Amino acid sequence: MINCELFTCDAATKKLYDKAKKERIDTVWDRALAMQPQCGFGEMGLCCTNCSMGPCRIVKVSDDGPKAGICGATEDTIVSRNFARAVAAGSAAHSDHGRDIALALYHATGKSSVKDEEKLFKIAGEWGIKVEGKDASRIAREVAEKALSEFGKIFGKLLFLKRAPHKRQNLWDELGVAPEAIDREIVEVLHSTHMGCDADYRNIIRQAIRAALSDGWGGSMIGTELSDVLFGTPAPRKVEANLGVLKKECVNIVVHGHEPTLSEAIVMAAKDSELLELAKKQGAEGINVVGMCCTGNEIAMRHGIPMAGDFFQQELAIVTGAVEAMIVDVQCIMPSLATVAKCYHTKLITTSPKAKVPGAIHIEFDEQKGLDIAKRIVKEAVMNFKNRKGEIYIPDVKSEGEIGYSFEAIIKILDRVTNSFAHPSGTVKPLVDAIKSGVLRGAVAIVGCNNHKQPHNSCHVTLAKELLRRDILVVTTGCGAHSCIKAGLMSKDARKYCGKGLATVCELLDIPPVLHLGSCVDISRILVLLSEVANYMGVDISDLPVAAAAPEWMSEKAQSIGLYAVASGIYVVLGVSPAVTGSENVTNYLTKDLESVLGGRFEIEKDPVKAAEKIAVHIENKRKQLGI
Ligand code: NFS
Ligand code: SF4
Repeated sequence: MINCELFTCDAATKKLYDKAKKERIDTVWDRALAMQPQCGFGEMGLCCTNCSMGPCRIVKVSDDGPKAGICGATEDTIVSRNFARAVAAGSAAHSDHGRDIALALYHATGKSSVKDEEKLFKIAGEWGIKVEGKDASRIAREVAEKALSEFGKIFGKLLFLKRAPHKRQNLWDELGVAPEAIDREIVEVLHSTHMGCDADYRNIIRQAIRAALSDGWGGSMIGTELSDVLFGTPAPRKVEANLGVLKKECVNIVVHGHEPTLSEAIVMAAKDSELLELAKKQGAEGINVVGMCCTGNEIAMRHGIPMAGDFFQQELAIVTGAVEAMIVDVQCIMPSLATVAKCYHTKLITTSPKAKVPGAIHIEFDEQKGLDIAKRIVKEAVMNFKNRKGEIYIPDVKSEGEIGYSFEAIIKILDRVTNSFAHPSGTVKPLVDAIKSGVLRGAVAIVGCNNHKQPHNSCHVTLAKELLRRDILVVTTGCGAHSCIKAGLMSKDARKYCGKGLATVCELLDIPPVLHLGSCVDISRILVLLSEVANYMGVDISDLPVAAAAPEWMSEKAQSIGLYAVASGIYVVLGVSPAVTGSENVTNYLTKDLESVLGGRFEIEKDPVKAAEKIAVHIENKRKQLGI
């Protein structure tokens, strides 16, 4: 049995882990322990299964053993191919999410269910869609069509690339990494890394960069922007977080996964008076919908639905014994949920044809019949209330924070201090002023998942606190955002962790020092913000005193994000090494050489305190180069 004290800094997680052990439930930590030692070849990226002559592995630890695959592929080729394929898979996941949102917008137009017309008109303008004489639903359909064509258009570059600073766009053109159609970039990674195709690691990574950029400036950005159009652009609001948001007396529904189409419908269905009546008839006080992982971020930002927990808390939510249904769509859903759910009364309900789990109930979601299906799903949960068994234990652990800082919300906040002729509104000027004056040294995005290779939550939280005390503003998304809100870093009270400069900025703007920008696809909001700041200052993103960190990352999506951030000119610190260390050339290329090519690079640093030091040095260097 593992010592949970060392593995997480989150109190609710510790308590429920203990309950899991008492009830003989295996969790992610137990399976990680059973997996030790993990395969060294895989860990270093030195195993290839790209053709059936393999598997091949390169032996690095001794002079004996193969130094090339059966086809002659070197460590550089094998490592870079594996890395590129992971990036392509991550880009595919984000982008397919974006496509689904575009499809939802396309089909929703008839019912004129556009929540943010202003954003719709803005995108239409950017994309050259005429708006005169057309109603919102027609424009929405045309925007959706254009978004859908971004995935497979025959000619031309991705439309959102134009949002990047000119210098960056020119650099991408010069290097031949400006992506064209999203699907094509992903397909080309798969093609060029097929057996006997591309063997040049630099060229393989070049194609991976194209696929990654087609995620950040393509699929993810489409996902974010069109979700805002459909469901509303987030604005600041208070929410509660951690597993203590479950309610013993209510029917508890955990919505888990990524795409807001499903969760939006569930939130609406749970307000249905007939279902509420039914819940009462079953003996419950009401229906309590809470969100997990990125879906948790999406519905928290738009509806104030509590954020129940992060990636590593999904099994523990069920272990409370108080969850009537866990409703999932796509991505980051542990297949173990079905096994854990079997030990309790919880119904695991899958909803996407892309993600079924043996042992779960499958009720396929279809946006066009969204509310009806959602009601059916909620009814399953309600009728399951009476089936509770065993000990119900909801840890009394929750915190509160302010979330929902979309780019548009940030601009509105900045406008609060620009209400004069000298300061035009609607710009990032106050932010730039604060950075230039040195009150604010810079900004860092802390993003990503949980990983048993790092202590749960504590890397995110330690890094954030280390940065705050250095007057560095933190923005966060995904499971990093869950960590930060649970630790109280999204409350105004968190100013106590800040240096004097940052504390003043937060007070003046009335914001917490860690800003919640949303789910992982919403990292595209960070790209938009950085582009605005760079454009305002007349520089490139790579010139800004900013950085990104993923201290506990695990998913292929995170690898895609990391690479598009690097390719956008950002210094990216990873707390867990990607599987590239088997090739010194590839490792050096990603962690050193790329900087002179793209202005961004990876850094691998497990220790969050050291990571903060490195980031601070990077930020001060950038300030010096800018002469500020
Ligand atoms: Ni991001 Fe969201 Fe969490 Fe990691 Fe998974 S939920 S898309 S991948 S685990 S941050
Ligand atoms: Fe081995 Fe080459 Fe086939 Fe990979 S592609 S499995 S290295 S023979």
